[in-house]
Amino acid sequence: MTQPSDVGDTRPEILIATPLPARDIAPLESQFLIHRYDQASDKPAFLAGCRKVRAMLTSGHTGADAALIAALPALEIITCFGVGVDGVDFEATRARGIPVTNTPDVLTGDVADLAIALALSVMRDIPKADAHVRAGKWTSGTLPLARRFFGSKIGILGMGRIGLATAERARGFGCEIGYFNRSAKPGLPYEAFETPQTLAAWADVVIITLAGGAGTRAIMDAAAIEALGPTGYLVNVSRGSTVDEAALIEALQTGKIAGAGLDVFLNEPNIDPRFAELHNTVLMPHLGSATDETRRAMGQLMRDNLAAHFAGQPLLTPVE
Ligand code: 8YV
Repeated sequence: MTQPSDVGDTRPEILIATPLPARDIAPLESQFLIHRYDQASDKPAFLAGCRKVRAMLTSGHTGADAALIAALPALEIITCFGVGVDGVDFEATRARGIPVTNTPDVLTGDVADLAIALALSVMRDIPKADAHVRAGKWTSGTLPLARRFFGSKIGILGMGRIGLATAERARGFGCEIGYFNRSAKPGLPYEAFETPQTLAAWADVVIITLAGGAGTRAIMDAAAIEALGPTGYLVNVSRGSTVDEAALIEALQTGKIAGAGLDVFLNEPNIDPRFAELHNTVLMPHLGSATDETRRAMGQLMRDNLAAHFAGQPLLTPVE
């Protein structure tokens, strides 16, 4: 890979801010001079060699903060590998007219699949049953009865693309669908609720599919979590920031709710160690979009946005 110090190289310079799959970086090497900021040990010193960087590749979660954007005076575009862009400082990008792209649609199905899988896993106790069989305990006892998923009331918190796809899947299980969305969604054949708390009071399972960021921080607050009640479940495939995590842990510890299936947490990957002590949870390390097919499509879309920018063509999936 070309080093930032190479002289006489006319390829446009790009910066990789977060680890990305090697198969997505390799096709860029012939066209761009790549700065591996993600691999730099002394990041402030590394940035001194990035003053000609015109594009940043990052994930929506890692994003790009104001300081990093300010350190790149030639920056023209930020392309995110992922649909969420909560890690991007939009005040900083807007001030300089820097467009931001993401990878919507291509990951919707996988994230929705995982939402249903987590609900099924936690309600049917699949990880515990698997451990039971592996430990050779089948002959020595039975497991407690689980909870039925099909036909249950599913409350979707955030009726965007992923919320809609999750609702469609849940309908296939004969579930009743309700939702809360911050803006009106006229024409949907599902019951709309005024607040996350009223949705949770109605639902057997609340599935969080809304975008992360300041506008949704702890939107699933203590009152909404408790409204689920001792037979209610929470599934989160969006961002850990959308839930009051301290209240969630307390509710799980004390049986105020029945269980949770979580793909996302605060402070990933250094999550609150109390999660590991809970027996009524199914935990995943943020793998919502992590299938070979989807990650391949995300990488392609990210590169297509980059190519469109450098060809002076309209961006495929601009966030703004
Ligand atoms: C990311 C995600 O793709 O799309 C998002 O917003 O959270 C994930 O699916 C994953 O974290 C890779 O960056």
